[in-house]
Amino acid sequence: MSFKSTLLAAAAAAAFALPAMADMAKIMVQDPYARSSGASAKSGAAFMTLMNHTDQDDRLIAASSDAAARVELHTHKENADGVMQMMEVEEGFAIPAGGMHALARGGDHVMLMGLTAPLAQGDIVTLTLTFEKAGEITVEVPVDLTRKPEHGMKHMHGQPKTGG
Ligand SMILES: [Cu+2]
Repeated sequence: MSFKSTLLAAAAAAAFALPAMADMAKIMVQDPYARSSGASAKSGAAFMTLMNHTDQDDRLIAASSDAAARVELHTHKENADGVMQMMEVEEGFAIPAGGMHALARGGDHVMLMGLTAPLAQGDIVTLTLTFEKAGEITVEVPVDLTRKPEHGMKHMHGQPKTGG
């Protein structure tokens, strides 16, 4: 019977080893943070870099969180007056195979609408991201209200081309 139990042990070991290997080869979320515009803000946003370590194109298609009544995938677009406006991106954000997609201030972001509590510095927001192929990934997103925009987008965009 010892041969059979060795086989069973090997099968059990393989079953336990698989999830860990699959995790390593999926989507990685780097440097997530969340912020809102103040203690009375009813909404906030989360930013992060999504890295695709698989050989298949993937796509972030939805997000959810206990911290907000509704979570949407948003981007900023410049309107005809040169003002940046937010809009929902129904098709989500593509992450190419072996590539990455950055969610950053002034661009794509995860919108937290109807905050259940104000976002306070150092809080952790638990965010569940749903990917087309990788499925659901839950990330702990620290609230960082002091972080400055990465690329100074505000200086290049968002100035109405009127007056002066
Ligand atoms: Cu938004």
